[in-house]
Amino acid sequence: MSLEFYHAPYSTADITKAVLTALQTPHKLHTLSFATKDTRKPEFLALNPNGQVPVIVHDNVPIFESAAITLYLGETFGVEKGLYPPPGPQRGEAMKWVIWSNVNFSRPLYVLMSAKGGGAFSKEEIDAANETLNNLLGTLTKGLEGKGFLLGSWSVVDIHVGSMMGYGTLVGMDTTEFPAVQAYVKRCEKKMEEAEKAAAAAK
Ligand SMILES: N[C@@H](CCC(=O)N[C@@H](CS)C(=O)NCC(=O)O)C(=O)O
Repeated sequence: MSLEFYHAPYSTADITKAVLTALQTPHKLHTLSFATKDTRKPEFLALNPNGQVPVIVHDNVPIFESAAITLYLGETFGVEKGLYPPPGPQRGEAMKWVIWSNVNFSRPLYVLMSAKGGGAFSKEEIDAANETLNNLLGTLTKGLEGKGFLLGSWSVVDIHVGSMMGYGTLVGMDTTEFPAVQAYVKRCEKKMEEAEKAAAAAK
């Protein structure tokens, strides 16, 4: 088995890094830099024509898109470890939350991130992004009702969604009206810290 991982610090690829850490899956790490335009180099574009990280290459097959990677790593390496559900309705739920988060949060968080960096978004566009985020955070709050984690117990789904919520907070997503989401992000961060310690101890 060969597994390679193309990562760049402070990017969407951090989600994949956290998933691989929790799964303790051995892999070869390639650290890319946006400053030196590594994602525009022909050898990288051959793996992902979109020119974006994360990418994994499993037994010579390149896989891009962070949601696809989380689900693939979960089903390939996570089931035996109890970090991803076997085929069945709970797996459907796992797919639902990971894909939902990528499809819906990416654009409004991009608007907030760009606006924070002085990007050219109007007040109307920023207000619309915040309104969308409020609706999404309401949906997540409902999904967490009566549960500590989205599938009941800690799984790679929480690594994916929790990391995205943590990133959202960094770029200015307002979660003050959503205490259940705030508490969830804290729980996910604690679990991820524990996973990092366990991975370091296993080396
Ligand atoms: N939809 C993609 C988005 C990935 C993405 O936006 N990656 C950014 C970093 S956060 C990137 O690699 N950008 C490359 C560049 O700007 O050169 C995913 O979820 O994997």
